Parts: sequence; C-alpha cells; structure tokens
Amino acid sequence: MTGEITEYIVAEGGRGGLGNASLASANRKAPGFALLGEEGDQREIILELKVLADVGLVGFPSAGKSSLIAAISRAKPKIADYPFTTLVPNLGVVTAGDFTYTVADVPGLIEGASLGKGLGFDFLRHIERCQAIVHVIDCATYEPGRDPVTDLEIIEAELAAHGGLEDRPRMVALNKVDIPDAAELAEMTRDDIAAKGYQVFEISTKTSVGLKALVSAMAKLVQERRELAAQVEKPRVVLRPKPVGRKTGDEFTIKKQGDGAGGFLWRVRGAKPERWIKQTDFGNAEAVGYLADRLNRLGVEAKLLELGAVAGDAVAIGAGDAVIFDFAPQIETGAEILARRGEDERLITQRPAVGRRKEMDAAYHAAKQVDMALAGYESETEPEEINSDFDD
Ligand SMILES: Nc1nc2c(ncn2[C@@H]2O[C@H](COP(=O)(O)OP(=O)(O)OP(=O)(O)O)[C@@H](O)[C@H]2O)c(=O)[nH]1
Ligand SMILES: [Mg+2]
Repeated sequence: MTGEITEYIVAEGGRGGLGNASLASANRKAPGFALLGEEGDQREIILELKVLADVGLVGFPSAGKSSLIAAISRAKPKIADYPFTTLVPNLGVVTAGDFTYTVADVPGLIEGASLGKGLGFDFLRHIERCQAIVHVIDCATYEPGRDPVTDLEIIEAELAAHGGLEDRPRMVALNKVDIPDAAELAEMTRDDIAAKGYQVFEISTKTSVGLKALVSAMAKLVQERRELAAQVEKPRVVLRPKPVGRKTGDEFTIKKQGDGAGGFLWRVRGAKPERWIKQTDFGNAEAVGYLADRLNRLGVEAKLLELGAVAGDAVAIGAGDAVIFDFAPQIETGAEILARRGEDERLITQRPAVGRRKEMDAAYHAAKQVDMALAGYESETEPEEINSDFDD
C-alpha cells in the first residue's frame, strides 16, 4: 500500500444473517426461523512498514549520510563519529526550487551486511520504495582496505544481495572534501566512478560545498522517475461484478470419498452450499428444512441421486470435518410431491384445491415413508419465492 486512502481487505467480515421477516414468502407467511450470520475471516498478519522516500541514502557507517540529510533538509538526526549512530531510518523533506521530495537516511552498511554483519541489512527494505539511490562515500577514512571505489563496490554487492533494487537509478556523493586528503582522494577516484556510469558529486556536509548541485540533480532524477511512474501505474478502479445468471451445475461439486473408517461419504463442495450451512441454526427444524430446500433448488439432491447416492448415505457439506448428513432424498423420479415446506397452516386461506391436496398428501405419505433425516420435513414441489439477492 503506497498511496493515500488505499484500502486492502485482509480479513473480510461474514455476511450478516437475515431476520425471519426477510424470509417470508407467499408460501411461508410466518417463518419461525432466521438465517445465522457468517463468521468473519480470522487471520494473523504481520505489517511491515516501509519508509516511503524518493531518494535513499546508502553507505558505510560514518560516511556522513545523516550529516547530509541534516544539511539539505530540516531533519535533525543524530550525528556522531562512531559507526552505527543511526539505528532507524530518518526522513527529510528537501526543497529544490518549487520541487519537493523526500530523502531517507538508513543505518550504515558494511561488507557482509547481507549475512547479518553490522546491523544487517534488514532496513534495506526501506530503500525498496525509494525511486533513486545515492551512495554517500567517506573520502576521509583511514581504515585499511577502504577507498571510494572499493566502498562503492562493497555496498553495491550488498544491494545486489538484497535484490530488487536493480532498476533504481544511482548517484554517488563523495563526501568530506573539506578535508584536503579527502578532496585529493575524491579527485583521484571520481573519473573511475564516473566510468562505471554514475553521476558523481564531490561534497562536504560541513562546508556545504557541492550540496546545491547534488540537491538539484536528485530533484531531476526524482522528477523523471515520477513522470515515468505516472505513465506506468495510473490508479485503477477495479470493478469485480458478481457473476450472475448461473444457476445449477458448476456451483458445487460432489465427490465420493472414503470416510476414514472403512466407509465412504459424498462430499459436497461449493461456495453456496457451504455458506448456507453456516447460516443454518441446526437447533431449529424449520431452518434445517429451509436449508434442505435451498440445497434441492441448487440441484444438490438431484446430482447425488444421479451419482448413485441412496438414502442413508453420509453426505458431508464443506471441507474437513464438515457437517455430515444422512442422505434422505425428497425427490424421486416420477414421484409427485405435494406438500409444501414451511407453510403456516393458520395463515393459509382455505382454497378448494387445498382439501383435495391434503387428501393426496396423506395418501402419498402413507404410501411412501421417506426417512426425513433433515429434521423430518415435508417435501414440496413449488419453488418458493426467496430473497434472491441474498440467495445469490
Ligand atoms: N569533516 C567532515 N566530517 C563530516 C562530514 N560529514 C560528516 N562528517 C562527520 O562524520 C561523522 C559521521 O557522520 P554521520 O552523518 O553520523 O554518518 P552516518 O553515515 O550517518 O553514520 P551511521 O549513522 O553510523 O551510518 C560525524 O562525526 C560527522 O561530523 C564532512 O563533510 N566533513
Ligand atoms: Mg547516520
């Protein structure tokens, strides 16, 4: 996340439940159940803050990175002549004419930083977000084995070991030229460094020599990078319309699996059936009946029958230790199913057909005792009006 008001959903809340009033339909005038809300996602996350700056300063300890940021911005970092003075990145805002950019000063790097030497190079993640890198090189060190070209190579090797920074433009600031020996060394090595393709600046954070040129060169670099970035990544609004119109078939899968105890079960997977399970209050028979209806409407039962499932088979809906049912088919080919689930007898006005239908119901049930494991509910043929927004 790099911009203002950017959003990223790490853990999504569950859908809320539906009250019984929302579940009423022509057939189910007074639903005695409600749909449960789903649980939201639970996730443990580690957030890593990456300093966002236009320019990142890198270099050996005591090279003068903090001194540089203090000299060109209003940042007031700790500056001292012992290594590893800076322990956490400092940010400074630099103004060059009417152009403003930010500079990050990170802890010093040494050879082997990528292997954890010194402060390690963990903090290089702060450089990852920088558009440009400026090497700050100490030309006044008397440490054996140190000279500007070698220092530059060592730091570059550490950057390479960190990875991901290859495309970042770099410049070199040869620091401490207020010291005569340093000025001489800078003079001697600047061409070698330039020959490697770096823009080179001789500076002194003490006397401010060369800082103006460096500040405007950094501004130019940042400006170019910003223009490039604006072309490449225009903020885009991503619309993800929900698929509509799909009804049966690819909304769930059914597999026959071993149940781990020598038997087998039919495993039903699919976003909808699994969601419906979560919404069901299994202590409420009417709610369980409603679940069975929804599964039927989706075609789960028909598919199970088609695959050869028979009454009494175990059916698991969801992954792992999912809810397991005994399969109790309510539809059978050719069977005329007449009763309607969830009807509230008190509210149904007696229509002439009702009496006739009731007789047929009775006959049907007497003839066909179907084991209704799903809470012993009656079957129905008529698709019910349901809150389709919620259903889909
Ligand atoms: N003579 C001279 N000394 C300088 C110059 N720039 C920095 N120094 C000195 O060099 C020492 C280290 O400076 P810092 O700015 O703390 O160096 P750093 O690169 O931030 O060091 P770390 O935070 O340890 O990585 C301090 O004593 C500074 O005063 C300069 O241009 N000339
Ligand atoms: Mg420092």
